[in-house]
Amino acid sequence: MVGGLFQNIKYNLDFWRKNMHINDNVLHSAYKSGVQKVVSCLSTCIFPDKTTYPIDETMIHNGPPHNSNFGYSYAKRMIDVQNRGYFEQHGCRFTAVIPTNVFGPHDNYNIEDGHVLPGLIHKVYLAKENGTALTVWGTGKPRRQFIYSLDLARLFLWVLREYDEVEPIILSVGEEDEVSIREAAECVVRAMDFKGELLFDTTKSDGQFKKTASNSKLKKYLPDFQFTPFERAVKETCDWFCANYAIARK
Ligand code: GFB
Repeated sequence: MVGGLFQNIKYNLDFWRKNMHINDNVLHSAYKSGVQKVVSCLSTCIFPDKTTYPIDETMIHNGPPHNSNFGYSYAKRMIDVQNRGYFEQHGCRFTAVIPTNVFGPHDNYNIEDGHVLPGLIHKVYLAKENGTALTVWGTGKPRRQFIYSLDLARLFLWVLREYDEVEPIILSVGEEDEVSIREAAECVVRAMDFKGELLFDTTKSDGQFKKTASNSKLKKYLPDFQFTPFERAVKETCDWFCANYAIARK
């Protein structure tokens, strides 16, 4: 069960319970049926809120997560604990990846409970249709690394086939590719050729200011991996959404 900042703030208990049930049911069923390998998905938002940067894979349990999504964060951290248990007790090679904020086609474009990029893309689509302004929530100052879902899928296949550690691995663009929410919104505006006004609703929460993650472990394994440039990935995603508005999850 995943969601944007605002859905997490509202339903921390559900995020905790549902993900804990998913963790145990999937991992124990995999173990019981002799599955050779499981790759679970954590997120860079589960790291400690008070931390040094850049965050790396060794820091997952070094302190409480940001209060906005403590339910999701603790449940996801337990996958790492359970993976270690299945390895030590049964020799299972169950591992986990830690993607940064994912976006792309087929995302959840629901404005209330989705993530920021699909939310902004849907909002710009409606602003163009209705001739209204685009309202970005928060100050626009928080910073995020975004990974294009097609790049993440390529990396998932590599993890499934080649990555043999039980220890998790961060799958993210580099620290240098981190952008502010304002810059991300401006990128969506360009991609959608939106000419209207950009407003910032600072009565809405900013959530975590930043969660800058290091991808040096990934780079050691795949020094030549090329991420799709953010501007192009956002453009492809916007084009997909506009062409598939009728069927998009919103
Ligand atoms: O993707 P998002 O909802 O989640 O991004 P997080 C929230 C940031 O974008 C906040 C700003 O700074 C918001 O104020 N924002 C601006 C918007 N406009 C919008 C909008 O239209 N929609 C949304 N949703 N935000 C999540 C975690 O944190 O990261 C989840 O809570 C998950 O558990 C996810 O792990 C990857 O990046 O803040």
